[in-house]
Formats: sequence, structure tokens, C-alpha cells
Amino acid sequence: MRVYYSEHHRAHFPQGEISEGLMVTPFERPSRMEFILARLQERAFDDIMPPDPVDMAAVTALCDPGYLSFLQTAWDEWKAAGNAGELIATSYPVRGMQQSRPPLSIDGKAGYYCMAAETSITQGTWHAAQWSAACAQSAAAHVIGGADAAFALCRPPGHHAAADLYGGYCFLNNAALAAEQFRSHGAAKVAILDVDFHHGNGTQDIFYDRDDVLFASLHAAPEYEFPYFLGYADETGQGAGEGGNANYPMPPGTTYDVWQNALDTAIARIGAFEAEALIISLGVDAYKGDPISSFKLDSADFIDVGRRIARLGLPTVFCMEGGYAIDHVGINTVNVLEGFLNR
Ligand code: 5XA
Ligand code: ZN
Repeated sequence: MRVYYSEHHRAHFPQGEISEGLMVTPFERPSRMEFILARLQERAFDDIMPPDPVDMAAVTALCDPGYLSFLQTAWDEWKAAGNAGELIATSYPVRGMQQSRPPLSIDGKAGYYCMAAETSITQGTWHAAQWSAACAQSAAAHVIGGADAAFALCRPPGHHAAADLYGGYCFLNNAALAAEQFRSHGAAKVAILDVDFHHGNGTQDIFYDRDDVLFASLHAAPEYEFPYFLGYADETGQGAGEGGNANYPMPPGTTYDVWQNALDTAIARIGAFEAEALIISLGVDAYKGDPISSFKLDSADFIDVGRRIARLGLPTVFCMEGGYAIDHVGINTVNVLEGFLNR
């Protein structure tokens, strides 16, 4: 299976994340990629390539123009305003406030486009986000060109990013870009299966009213876990998209027997949808040792996850999402790919 990976992810390395009331080194850090790459090489995934540069026309088609312009200039505006540290949004347009008037000041704009304060913007964030999207786009192009599957080793991740929203370490929705690419190359229907511990609110939001892209997500129940405000089972899509969104929220502490039942249900749903291509939002933070999550999957379970996904028999693009147990993120990620390849 070909892997697309760009060294440019290193340009995004915030020094701080607010966690448990402290400023800590972000859990989503560049070394995650080194552990995944090392494991890929150990397991003879030798076809690792840099992606082509990002197709900005596709990004522009997916995203809100004001949001894209914010991402492009946020760092410069932040520095020009005299700020010494990284850009962290601190004020948000919550209940009773204006929802559709982006402010002019950079602090206000950041709050307008941000969903969570753990995600800082730095000098290289926009650069890295474009190369991450490029990985997804090149992986999709490779599969559209006839390969059975490809792995986009995306960093920063993407599934929390909506057309006009960043947060949860995400800026551009890589999985959505891959899905749209299949659509524009003739696939009538595409399915996205999100196995990350956290609900992919951005992906859901992008496709919520569409009948051509099914979004199915296995994740921690929003009553207890981030992103808290989306991901309930009764969110089933709207308008033409009614029935095209399938959430499988599970309580903290969920073990593989329960999780695997939800996976089988989601897979059956995708099969019935008759998708022509499959995108996997591949987070491995459902692992029992993950520092910010609470499910109990073992490393061996991830092999089984890959095997079950393969049964769909669809052209498949894997896009890297979360996973922060640094000593196991490589093993768990590659286990899914090896299970899929049945090797
Ligand atoms: O999948 N999303 C993540 O792993 C990010 C969660 C951030 C929680 N503050
Ligand atoms: Zn996650």
C-alpha cells in the first residue's frame, strides 16, 4: 500500500496546549509521525512518497472564503498586533451572540473560526495544513488511478475542521477533500468511516445535507467527551442528506467487544449505501493507553479493525487523524493497515 507523507508537517509545532488547566506540550506533536514512519518501515511499507502540492481549487471549493483567508493571514495579523505568543482563541460567539459577523480584530476572528482552545496557530500552521491536505489528495488520486488502497499520513489531522471552523488540532478536513475528489472523478457515492475516538464533527457538518456522501462515525459519547456538542445517535442528516449520517456514540471505558459490534453495524450500513469508494478517518486514540481518551482497545484489536474494513471490498483511502500514545501510535496505525491487507 502506498503511503503519502510530507516532511512539511514539521512547520506546525505549537509549544503550548491548554490541558487540565495547565499549559503543556501539545499531545498532537511532530514526533507522532516519526513513530508511525518507523513502524511502517519496520513492517516493510516501503512505498512512501511525498505528495504533489495541494490542489487549492479543491480546498477553495470545500471551504468558506472568509475562513480560508483567515487561515492564510492569521499568524501575520497576530504578530502585527504585537502578540508575543502563539495564537490561541479565547472568545467565542456562543448563545445569544452574533453568529455571522466575523470581527475585524485577529483575536475576534480567531474566536469566530475556532471551536476549541487547545489548538494554537503558529507561523507554519497554514503551510503544514496545506501539505497535510495534499497527502489526502495524492492518496485519493492514487486510488482513483487504480490502486486498491492508499494511506495519507496526514498531519495536522482534519476531521474536526468544518468548512469554516478549526479546532481539535484540525484546520482543513483531509477526509472530506478525499471524498470530494472521488465524487469529482465519477464516483456516484462515497462513504466516510471515522474510527477515531472523537466524533468527526467537521466531516459530519460538511456532508450533513448531502445524499452522495455517507458519514459513519464510531466515537465517545458527546455527553462525556470532546467535541461535546455534536455526535449524538439521533443526528441522522437533513434534507436530501436525511439518513446519510450515522453516529455510534459509546460510553467511556468501552471495550473492543462493544466497539466491534458498532463497527460491524457501520460497515453493514456502508455496504447498503452502495458506495463506490471508502475514506477511513483513521484515528487510533481508541487505544487503551491513549493519554486523552477513555476507550479500551488493545493493539491486536486494530488488526481486526483493518480486516473488517477490508470486507467491504471498496477502493479505500486511509487518512491519519488522532492517536497520542506515542509508544503505540505506530503499531496501532500500521496494525489497521496490515489487517486490511490481510498480512
Ligand atoms: O480526534 N480528535 C482529537 O484527537 C483531538 C481531541 C482534542 C481534545 N481537546
Ligand atoms: Zn481523536
